[in-house]
Amino acid sequence: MHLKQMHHQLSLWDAVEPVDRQPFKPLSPYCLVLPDAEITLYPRWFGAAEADALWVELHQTILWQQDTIRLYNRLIPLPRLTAWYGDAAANYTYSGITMHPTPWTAALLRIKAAIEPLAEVSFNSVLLNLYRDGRDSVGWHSDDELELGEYPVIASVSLGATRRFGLRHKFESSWKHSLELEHGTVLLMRGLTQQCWQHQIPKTTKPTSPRINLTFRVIHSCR
Ligand SMILES: O=C(O)CCC(=O)C(=O)O
Ligand SMILES: [Mn+2]
Repeated sequence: MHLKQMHHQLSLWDAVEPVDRQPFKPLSPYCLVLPDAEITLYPRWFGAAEADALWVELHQTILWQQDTIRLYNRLIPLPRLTAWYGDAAANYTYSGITMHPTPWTAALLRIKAAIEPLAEVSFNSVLLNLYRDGRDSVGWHSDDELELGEYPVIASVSLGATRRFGLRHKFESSWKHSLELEHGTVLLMRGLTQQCWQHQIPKTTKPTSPRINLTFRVIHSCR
């Protein structure tokens, strides 16, 4: 991201008030300096009290389900629970599964309103993941489905246990990066990121409590 855009982001900081920033202060937002990517991190964008409340509400009220993918004619359960919410028209195909969104809840709309000023887009859907412990994961992939357009804008919110987020370039195998996504953090990916990079949440053998992740998306092919 260019310096000019970064200034723009930082000036937004004053305009956008997360619901609660106490007792732990957010850390400064920063851009990752990676080629062919536009990734901005807003550590602890949601304050602890707000993030705790969202965690409890989402854990209890989201219609979590365990999806399966078909691999060589066998149905394999995904190593995490998922859910799909959004505008009625925002159908989405993910790992061969077409998902019809459940209508927005008040908590999801609250989160959406808090992050849209960062992304400067209006999201029409969100994919939620519940990683029950360190055995749950998501493998290397890009969020590059056709419905997301050429330059997908993805805002990813993390609640609960800190998990490592891995990044690797698709064409330059030595270009890798990883970061820790902690409670309340927002990660914004846009520009060429999905065309040129893959990401993952690897499994860990460390004792790990549950984590919820929300990836807000704009589905373009709404009918
Ligand atoms: O859990 C995360 O931080 C990433 C989830 C993800 O990449 C996805 O749902 O596409
Ligand atoms: Mn993804």
